Amino acid sequence: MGAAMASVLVLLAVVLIAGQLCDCAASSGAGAGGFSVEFIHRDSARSPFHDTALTAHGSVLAAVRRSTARAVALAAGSSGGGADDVVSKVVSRSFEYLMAVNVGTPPRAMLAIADTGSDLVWVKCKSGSNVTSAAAGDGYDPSRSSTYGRVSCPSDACEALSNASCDDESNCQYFYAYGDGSNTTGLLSTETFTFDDGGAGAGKSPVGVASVKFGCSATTAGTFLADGLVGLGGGVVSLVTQLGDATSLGRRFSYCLVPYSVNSSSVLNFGALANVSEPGAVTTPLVASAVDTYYTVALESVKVGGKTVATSSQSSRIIVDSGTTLTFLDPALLAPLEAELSRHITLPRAQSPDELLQLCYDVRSGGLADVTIPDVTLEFGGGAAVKLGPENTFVIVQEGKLCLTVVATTEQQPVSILGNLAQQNLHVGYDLDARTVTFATADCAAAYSSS
Ligand SMILES: *[C@@H]1O[C@H](CO)[C@@H](O)[C@H](O)[C@H]1NC(C)=O
Ligand SMILES: *[C@@H]1O[C@H](CO)[C@@H](O)[C@H](O)[C@H]1NC(C)=O
Ligand SMILES: *[C@@H]1O[C@H](CO)[C@@H](O)[C@H](O)[C@H]1NC(C)=O
Ligand SMILES: *[C@@H]1O[C@H](CO)[C@@H](O)[C@H](O)[C@H]1NC(C)=O
Ligand SMILES: CC(=O)N[C@H]1CO[C@H](CO)[C@@H](O)[C@@H]1O
Repeated sequence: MGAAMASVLVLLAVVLIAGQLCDCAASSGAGAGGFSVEFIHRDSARSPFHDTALTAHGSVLAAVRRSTARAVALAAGSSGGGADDVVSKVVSRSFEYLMAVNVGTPPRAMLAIADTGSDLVWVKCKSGSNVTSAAAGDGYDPSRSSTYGRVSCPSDACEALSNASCDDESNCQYFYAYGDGSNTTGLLSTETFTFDDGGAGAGKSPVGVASVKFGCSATTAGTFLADGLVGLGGGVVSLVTQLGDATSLGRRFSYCLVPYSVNSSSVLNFGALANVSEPGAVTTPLVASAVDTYYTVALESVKVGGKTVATSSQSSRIIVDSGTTLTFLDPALLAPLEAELSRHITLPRAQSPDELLQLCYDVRSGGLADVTIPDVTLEFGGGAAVKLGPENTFVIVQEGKLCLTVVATTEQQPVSILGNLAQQNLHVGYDLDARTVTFATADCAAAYSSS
């Protein structure tokens, strides 16, 4: 027994040492239990893009305006095209969340947009610059990283990008465009990415993943705020798919979005931590779609209180997305939803600021707490009923003005989307191996413990 105990201790010591060595070294087996990173809303106090002049209401209104501006941008720039073209241009998305990534060896800390509606991972690369120590704190320079490599061309990874080609030196040169007209170009490369593991119950040591295929961007045009972008979509080059291929974490992630009004961070989980297993969790299958990037599910009916107010004649497809603020529904579902809500809500009607939203009330006399707003239940394919409370469906966009955060799809924005306001205080898990999306009610402010 003594010998057995001793060997267990030796084994433990070896595991512990190996664990520490793993901190910075690329380790494809790291974090078998998963890891969590902070999921930072661009307007939150934790974001460098936080506008201190904006009130909480003001930042919601700004996010609503961004949604609408995107739709207008596309309408102006749309050149038509096939069905794929429509789906690939989800227009209302406006890159609402950020995450920290550490790129290269030694790791360079960068803040990236975290985007569930695109696949490519890319960061702004300094090129041809011989940085001196004075400027060394500034940006990622592949020539100063010992783990940088290029993706050869032709190759499957290069071909997975719809707009990429081989240059004279057999490098994969990409052009990657977003629904709002923003775009970036560069060379498809490989690098070690290290993630700071900070979630509650998480291992707390950084998780390194070697040979992540990413875009080393030489040009960016448009509205990117951050140092880069992490694509969390369902396509082959997304971080989610790559983590599934390179580690034992599986192709899955989850997030838990804290309400705008709460000053704490949301969490983005990978691996086993992305298993949504809270009581009452409901699961709906992903449905096949022309573009594998988007997490598309079937919306079958809409209820107010317990009463079904609308049923999709054919299941209507809806994309679950974190980068879209509002929820967009087919007018055939939205009209009866609005009608039933307005039968229950006995407040004076109000005009939406700049006609951005459709159903608004005057709540000058009291707060949201004094108003009775019925729950809205969305029933997805497979019988997954997701209950949305008043804080998911209504928001105060201006002092005394409460508006419905669900709007109609339009010719310019024909795609139904479950947006991030509707997902607040839900733990939402995406699993590409099981091909499901799972929802559970949660207190998201308790899910991330920064320390
Ligand atoms: C960077 O500096 C090294 C040595 O100082 C030099 O050999 C190299 O050509 C420089 N690279 C560029 C892109 O200027
Ligand atoms: C890239 O984006 C910029 C800014 O939105 C735009 O002017 C330019 O035409 C785009 N490039 C391409 C090739 O679409
Ligand atoms: C939010 O919380 C952080 C610390 O957790 C604090 O420094 C900051 O002042 C808070 N901001 C607001 C607007 O309350
Ligand atoms: C998810 O968690 C549940 C409950 O804890 C467990 O039964 C299940 O096996 C887990 N699934 C995966 C894929 O880890
Ligand atoms: C690098 C690359 O292949 N760019 C192409 C992307 O697609 C546009 C329009 O289809 C072409 O004009 C570019 O040459």
